[in-house]
Amino acid sequence: MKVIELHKSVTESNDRDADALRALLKEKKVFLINLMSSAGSGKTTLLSRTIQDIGKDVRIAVLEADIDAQVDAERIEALGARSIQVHTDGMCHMDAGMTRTGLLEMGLEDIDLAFLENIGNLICPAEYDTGAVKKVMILSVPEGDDKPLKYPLMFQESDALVVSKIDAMPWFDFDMNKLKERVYRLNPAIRIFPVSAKTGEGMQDWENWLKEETKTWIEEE
Ligand SMILES: Nc1nc2c(ncn2[C@@H]2O[C@H](COP(=O)(O)OP(=O)(O)OP(=O)(O)O)[C@@H](O)[C@H]2O)c(=O)[nH]1
Ligand SMILES: [Mg+2]
Repeated sequence: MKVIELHKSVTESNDRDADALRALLKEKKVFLINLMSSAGSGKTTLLSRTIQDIGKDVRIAVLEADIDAQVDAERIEALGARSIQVHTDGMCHMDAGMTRTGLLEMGLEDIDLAFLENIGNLICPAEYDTGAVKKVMILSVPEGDDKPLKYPLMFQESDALVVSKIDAMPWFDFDMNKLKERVYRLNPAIRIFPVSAKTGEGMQDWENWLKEETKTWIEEE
């Protein structure tokens, strides 16, 4: 398992680095998703199930960012997908320069869809463009339906919201309609996918969206 120690990028403009990375991804025909959520909301579990379900049709790789450890990258590699673990030197987000370094170390050859599993929190990752083509966030049922009120930026910035752990709905006071109302008020264009990576419910809609978005990015000039 490859583990890379990264440090904060020293370039002047993160936005410029992000645009440059997107141009490189276009050239290499790799669709990159920046996956963000709180710690423990189910990012690695969602990715694992997605790789198991569609990994034969879409060549998937995962850049795992954490402050320490390498357990997530090991989980992904155990499924036969390419993965690399990067450490962020204590930082609570990834920037575009760090993402580029990690991706190039991992290798982009023969990959259609790459995920950056960002550091687990709803605050800092929302503020940085990593160079990803799309941003996806996860909110898990146990976290509660009030999160759009408290962390509006990430909901505003994301192209899609995966509502995870819906199998746990019976045990929580989670109002899906209220959540959707709050999210659409912040971001009318966002796509919402309620899923359970445990039972598989809702996974197909999410995976169809991934396949369509990947195809569009790879094929469009
Ligand atoms: N019931 C249920 N539990 C889930 C589901 N998805 C994930 N979990 C559990 O939630 C816990 C955290 O899942 P992870 O996938 O490790 O979460 P993560 O977001 O990758 O966590 P960090 O990388 O530490 O931020 C684990 O115990 C999972 O088994 C789900 O759909 N349903
Ligand atoms: Mg994880």
